[in-house]
Amino acid sequence: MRSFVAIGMPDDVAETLWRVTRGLKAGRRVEPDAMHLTLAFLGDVAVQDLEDLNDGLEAMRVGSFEVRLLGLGTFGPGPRTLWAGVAASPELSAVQKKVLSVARAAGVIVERRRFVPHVTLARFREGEGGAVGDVLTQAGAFGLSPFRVEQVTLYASHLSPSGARYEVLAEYPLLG
Ligand code: 3AM
Repeated sequence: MRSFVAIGMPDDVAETLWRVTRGLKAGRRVEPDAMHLTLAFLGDVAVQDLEDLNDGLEAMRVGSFEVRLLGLGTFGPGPRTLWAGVAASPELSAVQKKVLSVARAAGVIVERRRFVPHVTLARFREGEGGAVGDVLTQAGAFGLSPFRVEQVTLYASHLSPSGARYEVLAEYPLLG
């Protein structure tokens, strides 16, 4: 099952993020209930590994913490995605490392990529990315009040021609 571990966005934060891309003239906006901050993309995980992963995430002892969304940026040539950035946070880095080690212990091969925490707001096909310019004029000024992260979520990602659909497989409260 194609899966990933992420922090879902609280409803009010997602609604605010949704308004950021209101004026986009091209590309696909990420719907508020699909918005997330990916901690680890796991790829296709075997069912047996998924059970071990679930056990490991349940056993994780991490407390809740605050994150603050700050700034806007893009990935890829074109660009391909527009995202909201995240203020540097030792707690966030720690939970990301913890999730990676749980995943590896469960037998999941996780790519070594630099962790650039972000919440994707829109995706662009080739030739569409120029539309991002209008939104990026607000980039410097963009920042939200911090919110408390009370849980992390294991998602399945179902791919289809119209884009990915995310399904919540399990939620893990951060109780410390
Ligand atoms: O967190 P976002 O939504 O930006 O782009 C995919 C999405 O990122 C990313 O994992 C998130 C949940 O699907 N993703 C997809 N394939 C990936 C890969 N091979 C990947 N990340 C790393 N490696």
